[in-house]
Amino acid sequence: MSLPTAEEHVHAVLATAARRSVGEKEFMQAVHEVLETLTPVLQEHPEYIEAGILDRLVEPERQILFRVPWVDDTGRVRVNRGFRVQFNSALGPFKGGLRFHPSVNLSVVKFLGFEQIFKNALTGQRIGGGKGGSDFDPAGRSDGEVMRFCQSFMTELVHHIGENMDVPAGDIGVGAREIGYMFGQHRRITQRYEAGTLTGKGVGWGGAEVRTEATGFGAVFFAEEMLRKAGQGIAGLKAAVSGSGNVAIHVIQKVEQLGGRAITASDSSGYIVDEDGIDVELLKQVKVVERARISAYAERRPSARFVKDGKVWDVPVDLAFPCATENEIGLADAQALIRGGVRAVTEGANMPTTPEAVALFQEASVLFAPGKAANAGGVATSALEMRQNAARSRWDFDTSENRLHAIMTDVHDSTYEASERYGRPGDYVLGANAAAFVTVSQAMLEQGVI
Ligand code: NDP
Ligand code: 2IT
Repeated sequence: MSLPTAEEHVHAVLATAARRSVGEKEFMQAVHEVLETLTPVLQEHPEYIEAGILDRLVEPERQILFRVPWVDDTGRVRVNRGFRVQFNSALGPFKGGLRFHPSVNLSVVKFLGFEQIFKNALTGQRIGGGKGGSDFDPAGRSDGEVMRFCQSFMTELVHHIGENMDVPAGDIGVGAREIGYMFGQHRRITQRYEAGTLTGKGVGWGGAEVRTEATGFGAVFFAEEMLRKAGQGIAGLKAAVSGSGNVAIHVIQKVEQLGGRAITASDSSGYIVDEDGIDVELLKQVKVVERARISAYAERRPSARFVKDGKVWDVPVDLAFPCATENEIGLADAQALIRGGVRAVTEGANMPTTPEAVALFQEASVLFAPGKAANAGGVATSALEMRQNAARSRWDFDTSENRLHAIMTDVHDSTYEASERYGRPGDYVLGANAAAFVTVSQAMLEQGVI
């Protein structure tokens, strides 16, 4: 039997995935983005074609959809939909966050789960890829409502997770508060303290130091390595950051620690510009402690202004860190950033840049770091949390940050090396996809057809 060529194979797998995923546009976007870079890898490894690796990779091992009923503060019954997509466990237990946001649907969870397979492989830790969440909207909900929702969500999820099976963590709308409520319910139902079942726990009861900071800090470490390779540094440079959640806040903090100046942040109501550099403590007070809108920052800081409904990419900067959500940098935003003199774009969020915008950055020789490499520090530190839980040990902050730094340097180097090996040095999109794909494929090949 003769094998199809690498191009024919990629086309055929894309066609099958599209037929099975009607209306799943985010998922298909993520699949295209990865598969379209893999032709040179498949040419070198015809055994992956023969073993149907790609055909299996685009189909989740298991998908769980469930009803999440809960009672709001007025006594009314509400119903949300819950999801957990267990995408690929060739490298270890399924691992990936939970997202609570009204835009969550199967396509969004599948795109995130698919990306997670490759991201987790790049960390060098032994974790598979998965993702979950709900279309629950925590905005404006009381702590009691959030708790009852989380308890109901966990009442179903408990059947599908475990330290050797599937280990969820946070994502948009899921932070320490929600992980705490879900862990509590898990402990109550199982009557066991299985710390390694969830990551992102409070540091006082099994959480890892630096997990909160890890995604943002890690993205800046990646940017630093990428700039270093190009003979530059972060000190003295201006950065635009979007979002004002977990990832954005810690990107801002680390940029400033390294001598750069982060001058923007945003939420779904608009953005702030602070030419003096964002005061990260004030930002945390507004967004984390008070859970207020971003305009409250500008009201308290004379050097800042609030721009309603705008996008941070109109502000001229050297560095851009999209840290809010998918497809937040389109073609026009990329053009504005290039006009403003941007040198490097580092994705803190998952898939924040559209394919057209990525192509434009690469044509304009702007350094571009894809999320699956640049934001891998969060899940890598989750894996360190699992390790500490299994050993019943606890590392201090500096040790944990040093481990994160070393992992991000390795992610950068292995990504860069793969970009060189497949003929496009500095193309981190190709490098990340190729390096991760080979790691996962090899494990799948050796474990047989399952
Ligand atoms: P948070 O919930 O802490 O913050 C999300 C931020 O993005 C908020 O400022 C929010 O504004 C904004 N945002 C979210 N959705 C939208 C939207 N549809 N339109 C406009 N603004 C939006 O989430 P994280 O910081 O944890 O996550 C941000 C990104 O980073 C996501 O893409 C996530 O998948 C990714 N990521 C997160 C990791 C983690 O460890 N937490 C790890 C790796 C990647 P508002 O409050 O107004 O909604
Ligand atoms: O997108 C991501 O990598 C995350 N939301 C973190 C997942 C995790 O398991 O820590």
